[in-house]
Amino acid sequence: MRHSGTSRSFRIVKTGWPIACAALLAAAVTQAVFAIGGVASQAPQAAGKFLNEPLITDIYTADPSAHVFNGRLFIYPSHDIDAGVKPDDLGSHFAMRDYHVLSMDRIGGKVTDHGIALDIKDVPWAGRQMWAPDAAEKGGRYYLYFPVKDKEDAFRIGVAVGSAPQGPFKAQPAPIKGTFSIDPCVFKDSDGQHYMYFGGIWGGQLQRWATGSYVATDVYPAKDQPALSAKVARLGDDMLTLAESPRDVVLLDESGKPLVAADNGRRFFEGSWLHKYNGTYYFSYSTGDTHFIMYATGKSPYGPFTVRGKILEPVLGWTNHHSIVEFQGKWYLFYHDAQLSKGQTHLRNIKVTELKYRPDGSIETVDAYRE
Ligand code: FUB
Repeated sequence: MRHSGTSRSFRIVKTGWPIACAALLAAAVTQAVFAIGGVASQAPQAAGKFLNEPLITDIYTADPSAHVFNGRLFIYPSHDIDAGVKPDDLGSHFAMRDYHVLSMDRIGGKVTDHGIALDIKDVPWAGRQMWAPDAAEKGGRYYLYFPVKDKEDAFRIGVAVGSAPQGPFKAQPAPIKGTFSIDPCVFKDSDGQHYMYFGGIWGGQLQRWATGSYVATDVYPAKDQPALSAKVARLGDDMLTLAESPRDVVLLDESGKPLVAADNGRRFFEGSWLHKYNGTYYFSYSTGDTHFIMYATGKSPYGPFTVRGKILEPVLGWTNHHSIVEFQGKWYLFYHDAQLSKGQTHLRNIKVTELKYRPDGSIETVDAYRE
């Protein structure tokens, strides 16, 4: 999660072609220039033509975690609001206060907003900022996993329980012991075991857990050292506890070496997602300050995972966050951008597009803009 500025400042420029090439400009590639901490970062984009439209437009939504329960597709997004909080480097302006669950019976069909599923006022230990949630089902009970800052301003992961996929959910009285940071993703393996992946750097505070306890000081590895990792732990049978201490989700490069901290085009930043395709485990995630969704594959839910490529190019808005789900015989990528708010990073809208695999299991990269 990035922090200062309400959005990447967004302007469209030509690629600097000479005036003599003016006839070609209609077809020319344009570039969006994003000011990131004073450093310009460029991502090629076509001006203004979005690949997909927002799934709902009457509320702002982000971080869509999609699951199929009882043959229906449910989405567990963040509910973005303009809380009037001044932007800062900790992402304080992402000041969300509740969750809505959305659902649909087919892609392209009507999207139902089931209303408030969990409100921050009903989470006894919560302080502020309900960020990206996820959900799981076991034995006809539904579990909403959510990150929120506690009253000491440390992100923790909570769980709330309901009897229907759309909620309402009742929060447990305390965060899940042993969890910290943000962006829980809960994956159900073919053998019925559930695993939780979590973590996010910068505003997500993963770098504050180097000692195993929360220390409000940022400690990052040196540039040539292994990057900070997402965490994974098997969930207990009760779905309310971790069955083990969290382990690192190790990401390897093509030569089998852990990705280093300086490799910010590929290293983990936030937004873990795990899915399984043809027996292979796919761990995907956001690279944060380089704005990609990347993926890596492995033979176990614990990894290690070898980086394979890019799933999604940068979108409008600073954050990039996704989920992947199979529904009615096709695979889909859920993601968000800031189309509705014209680029205000903390006011996002969720979208969906089909995801395609090549015969070797690699994934075709999605460009969120049309040619
Ligand atoms: O929505 C708040 C935060 O923004 C999420 O937790 C991050 O993944 C980023 O999308």
